Amino acid sequence: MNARDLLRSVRMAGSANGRRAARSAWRRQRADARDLPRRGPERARVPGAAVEAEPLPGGGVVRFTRSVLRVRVAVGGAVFCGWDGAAPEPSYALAGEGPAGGACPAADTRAVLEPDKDGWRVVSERVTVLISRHGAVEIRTPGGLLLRRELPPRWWDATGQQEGGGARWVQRSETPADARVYGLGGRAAGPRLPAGGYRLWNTDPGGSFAPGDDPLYITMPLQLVVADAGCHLIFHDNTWDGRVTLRDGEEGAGSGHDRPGGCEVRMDGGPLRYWVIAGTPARVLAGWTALTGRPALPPRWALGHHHSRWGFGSEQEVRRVAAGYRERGLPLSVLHLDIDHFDGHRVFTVDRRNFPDLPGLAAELAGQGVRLVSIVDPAVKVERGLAAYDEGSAADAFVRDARGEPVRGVVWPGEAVFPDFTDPRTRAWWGGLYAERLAQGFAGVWHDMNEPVSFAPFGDPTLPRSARHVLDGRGGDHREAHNVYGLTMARAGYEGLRRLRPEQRPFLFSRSGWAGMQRYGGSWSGDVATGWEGLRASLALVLGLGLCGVPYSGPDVGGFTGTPSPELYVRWFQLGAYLPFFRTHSAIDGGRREPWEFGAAALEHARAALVERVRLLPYLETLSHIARGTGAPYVRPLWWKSPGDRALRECADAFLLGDALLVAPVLEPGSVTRAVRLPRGRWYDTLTETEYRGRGQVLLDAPLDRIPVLAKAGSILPVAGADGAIELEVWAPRQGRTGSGVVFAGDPEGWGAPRVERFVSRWVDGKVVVERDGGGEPGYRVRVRGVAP
Ligand code: NBV
Repeated sequence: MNARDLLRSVRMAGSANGRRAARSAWRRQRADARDLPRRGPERARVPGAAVEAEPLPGGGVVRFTRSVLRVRVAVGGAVFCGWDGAAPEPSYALAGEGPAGGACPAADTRAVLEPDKDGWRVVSERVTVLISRHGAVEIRTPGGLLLRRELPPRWWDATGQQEGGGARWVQRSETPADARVYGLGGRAAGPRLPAGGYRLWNTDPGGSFAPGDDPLYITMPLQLVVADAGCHLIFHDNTWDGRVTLRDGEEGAGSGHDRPGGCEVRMDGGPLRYWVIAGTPARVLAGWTALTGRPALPPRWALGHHHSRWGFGSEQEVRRVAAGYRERGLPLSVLHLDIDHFDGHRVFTVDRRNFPDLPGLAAELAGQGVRLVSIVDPAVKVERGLAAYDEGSAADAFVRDARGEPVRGVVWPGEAVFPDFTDPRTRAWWGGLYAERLAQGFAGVWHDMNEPVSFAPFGDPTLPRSARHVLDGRGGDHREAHNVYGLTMARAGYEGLRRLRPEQRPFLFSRSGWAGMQRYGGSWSGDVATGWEGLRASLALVLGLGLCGVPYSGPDVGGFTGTPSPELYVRWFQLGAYLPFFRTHSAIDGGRREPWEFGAAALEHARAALVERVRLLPYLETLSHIARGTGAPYVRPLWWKSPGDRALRECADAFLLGDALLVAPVLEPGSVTRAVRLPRGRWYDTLTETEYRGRGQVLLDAPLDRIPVLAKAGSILPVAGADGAIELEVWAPRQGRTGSGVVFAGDPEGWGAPRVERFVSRWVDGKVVVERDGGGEPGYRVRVRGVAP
């Protein structure tokens, strides 16, 4: 038992749920010992020497003595490589409707497998793939620069009769010495992932997490690699438990030769197949979200400020908080109700004593422009008479063990069963249950505990690995289904909401998920520990998830646990105001998070951040449409447009918000200045309008009432004027240059196509003039900034 397990078991020992959890953990261990295929003798295997090759549409197949490799370039430029007969489908990551999951895009028939000097090659528009006679695969730019080299894989095949999963495998690869890696889902250590091991197994760290904790709720076998030679993404489409180990390269190591960066992917089972997408960061994200689905577009109200707490406890308290915002003139868009509003923690029920009239409360709040969002946990209490339990049992919706018995775990309501969201029938049934939430007046949903969590004083706090899943008709066990539990639950919720309320875009965000989760909604950082480290980790998570295709996320502002100092609260609030999902939230035993709880000065600083958030809403809405259309996240690392700038690759303390703004939050206690590294171009301090020249570092004032925000020269962004109408904020281009910007004004909640307007700016007779792209008056109020008086 490790220290964390010990702590958990001591914490749980005293309570009835703790005792149930202990029993359930024993059951889990017994079931796995009984039902998991035993790992018998295994034989190691490598591909061996190439025997023959066959061209096929988009690439071809190379047969080796002990394996076979298929390479296929898809329309759009993504390259698929599959070993041992692995095909792109079935896949939970891919978008579209395919057999048992998404569909693979058509082959780009211009790409063909052809002989090369030491093997074969497939030349495509974006990359050249070179396959050696021993099964190494190189991905090069069209100009011939090496992006990555995959060494021949190695398998461990069972020699006896065994069910499920097939072989374990490992694949090592090399990247240029200067390459930096991002992604792998939500990692507190990011955004640039330091050398080390990263497990691929969605996990609730329990209690709260800090930068050292890994893995967390969302893991994805996806790496975005940035190097001088170019950027690329590699995605191992495999949902099994595994481990990615990164090793940093070294330039001029030893005798002056570079030592390449290294990566090892080791999986416990499942197919060895991967996708590579190369190009600029923007093209990579566009390619990735073309493959796995464009991000869901949040309703406009979801871009405002959200306030939440585990433990509001009653309708009166919810009213009191809403009134607190209103009376102080603080803008508020959404309030969230956590598990304490359920009846005895049972999902899809209401504690009628403390929340006697939720529809009435929702209507009252709606009159004040405030929406209600409800938490939804997957676990259903084992209790006859409880609709979700009775219906789910009758529909055979719950996960069963190998002997056909429903798997019982323990969560908030006590003993509980778990819907098998990998079963399409279960998804359809579960999606229908959201009718109850809509009837209660909720406007959106918040999925929690869907790693999934089953409390356990020791071992893995989730379902037994031997638990059976439908896996969309293929059948398998929890080893394969675990990482897509949250993803498939999100699908069930999203599709349910679409059916129930077809005229409105669903609002859904989920703690756990996997590649492709952006199709259904966003995420948040989970239980981030209150502290300066937690503040830094929350930015790392948002940036990292954005690079994995999940652009809408944000942290618990103020941290989940304990009580932040007024300074930490203000700094978190100031950061949160520039992140897509802006929500204050805390644990039931944590302190309060309302802006007025931290003293008069903090209240005014929070107010300023809220006011700026409201002013930026038209810009955030534009960014939400850009994310939807292209996969580009709202929040981007500083290297987004300059991936060749090595210093920027290391930068973890600032970010770009769209093309126009650079935000430099204060992440250290006691700091009232900020050293900011600027990408190339000219940048204006948005407060003083002082112009700075990138690349390079500048030192800016960051007193407690604000964080530095810079605007790119030549940018045009839509903001809300004092009367709420859209204005164009125009940052002067450099003399003699032009500027541009775009405004997406969309349907606030429905599916109508947005209106897209483009603007250009240029200098005419010593003045900056703005017009519509193609000519004509802008049609909006214009404020030119950054021109010396
Ligand atoms: O539902 C209670 C909490 C919730 O407030 C939090 O945001 C989630 O991340 N939930 C976790 C379960 C309890 C965690 C200790």
